[in-house]
Amino acid sequence: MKPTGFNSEFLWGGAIACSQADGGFKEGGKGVSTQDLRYLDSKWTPEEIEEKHQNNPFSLDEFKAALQEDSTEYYPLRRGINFYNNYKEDLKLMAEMGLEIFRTSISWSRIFPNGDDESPNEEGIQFYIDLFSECKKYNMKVLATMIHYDIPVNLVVKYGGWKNREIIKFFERYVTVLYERLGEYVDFWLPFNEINAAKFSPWDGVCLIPGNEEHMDQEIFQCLHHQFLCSAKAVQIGHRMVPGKKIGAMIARFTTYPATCKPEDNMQAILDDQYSNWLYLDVMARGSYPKYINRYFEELNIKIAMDEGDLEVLQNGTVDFVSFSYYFSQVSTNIEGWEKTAGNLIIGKKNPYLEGSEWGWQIDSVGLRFTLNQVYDRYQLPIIIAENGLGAYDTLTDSGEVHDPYRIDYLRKHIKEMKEAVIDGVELLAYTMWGIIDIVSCGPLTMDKRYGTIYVDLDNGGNGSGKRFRKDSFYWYKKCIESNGEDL
Ligand code: BGP
Repeated sequence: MKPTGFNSEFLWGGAIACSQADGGFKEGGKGVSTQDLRYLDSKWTPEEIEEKHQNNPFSLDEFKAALQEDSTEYYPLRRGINFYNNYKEDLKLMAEMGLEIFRTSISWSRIFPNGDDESPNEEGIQFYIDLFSECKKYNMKVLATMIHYDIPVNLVVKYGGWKNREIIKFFERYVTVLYERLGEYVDFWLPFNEINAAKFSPWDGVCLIPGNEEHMDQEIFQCLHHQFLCSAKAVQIGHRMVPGKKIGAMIARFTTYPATCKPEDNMQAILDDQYSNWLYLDVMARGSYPKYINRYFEELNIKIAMDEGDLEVLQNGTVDFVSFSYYFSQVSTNIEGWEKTAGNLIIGKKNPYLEGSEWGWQIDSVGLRFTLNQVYDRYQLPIIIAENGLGAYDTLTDSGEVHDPYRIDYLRKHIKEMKEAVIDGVELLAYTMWGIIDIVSCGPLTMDKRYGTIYVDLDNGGNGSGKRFRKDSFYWYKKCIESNGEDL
C-alpha cells in the first residue's frame, strides 16, 4: 500500500509569542518584562536595528532609562498587535481557518509581576484561563511556551537573572502555578523557546548584554546550565502534576551542510552542528552533557559551577518530545572569505544553490525533510515543528485583500517536504506555522516583516486601524488543513 502522509491525529496550527503580539504591557497587573525594554530608535536604518538588537540591545545606562519610561513610542514590543484585548476576534479567524493547535507563550511577568512574588497575580491567571478556554471552544489544542525570551525584569535587576542559581527556585514556583491553574487547558508545554538563543542572542536567551560581561561564554553557559535545570524540573513537576500532558524541548534549528565535499568541511559541519544545535537537545532529550562539549569548554576556559545532584536532575527530567524552529539552512566551511548571509539569530554562510528571502534568510524546503530525519534519527522522539514561515513585505489593496503568492509557495514547498519526512517514518505531531497572524518581528522589531496569513493593519510606528484582513494564504492554509495536507 502506498504511504499517504499525515495521519488523522496530525495537528495543523499556528504560533505567536506574547511579547510580539500581546501589547497591554501594563494592563492586568503585569510587571515589566525584559522584552518590554527592547526598543527601536527611529533614526537607525533597518540594518543597524537588526545588528543592534541581535548583538547589543542597549548599554546599562540606556537600560535604566528605559525602565523608567512608560512610553510605547519607541518600544514596538510593548504594543504588539493588541492581542491581549483582541484575542477573541483573532482566535475566531484562526478557527475559521480550521486551526487545530495554537501556540503562544505565557508572560511570566503577567503571572508573577516581579518574578519573586509570594503569590501570583490573579488577573494574569484569569487572562490565560479566558484565552485558553476560547481555544477549547473551537476545539483547538494549546501548546504553551513558558518562556519565550521574556522574564520579569526585576529578576535581572535584583538577582542578575539567569546568572543566579536562585532563579531556579522562582521558576519552580512559576511552573507549579502554571500546571496547577492552567494545566487542564494546555496539551503541550515548552519550558523554553529556542534555548540555544542563549549563545546566539544573549539578551533574548539569557538576559546578558554583550560587552558587559568579562567572560561572556562562561556566563552564557552558566546561565544555560540553570535553564537546563529549569527545563528538567519543569518535566519532573509536570509529570507529577499534569500526567498525560507532553513537555518538550525546543531549539532554533540551524541546519548546516558541508560547503564542499572536502573532508575538512564535513568535519566542520559536524562541529558546527554539535555546538549550535545538538548540545542543547542532547542535554534535554538524553539527560546529560555530551562528551564532545568538554573539549569546547576547555578551549574556551568555561567551567560550569554545579551543585551536587544537578546531573541527576538532568537525567531524570528528559523531555517527551522535541521541537524546533526552522527557517533556513547554511553551510559549514573554513574556506577563507566564504560569502555570508543573515539567518534567524545568526549570520550564516551562503549556499550558492539557495535563494534568500528579502531578509537574506536562505529558503530551503528540502532542508526541512533533511532536518526532520536527522532529529528523529538522533532522538527517536515525536517532533513538533514549532515555527516555520516566511517573513515578507505585504501590500493591503484598497479592497482589503493581500495577495501573497510568495508565502503560499514557501508554505506549499515546506509542507510537501514535511509530508515526505512523515512518509520516511518521522513521527511528526504538529506544525505550528510561525506568525499565523502578523505580529511585531523579533529581529528588526518592525511590522513590515510579516509572516501571517492574517494581515494586521498597523505600521512600524504602531499607526493604523489595527483591523485584521484575510490574506490569500489564509484561504490556501484553510484548504491545506481541510484536506489534511493533500490539497497543496
Ligand atoms: C524566532 C523567534 C520568534 C520569531 C522568529 C522570526 O527566532 O522564536 O520569536 O520572531 O524567530 O524572527 P523575526 O521575527 O526576527 O523575523
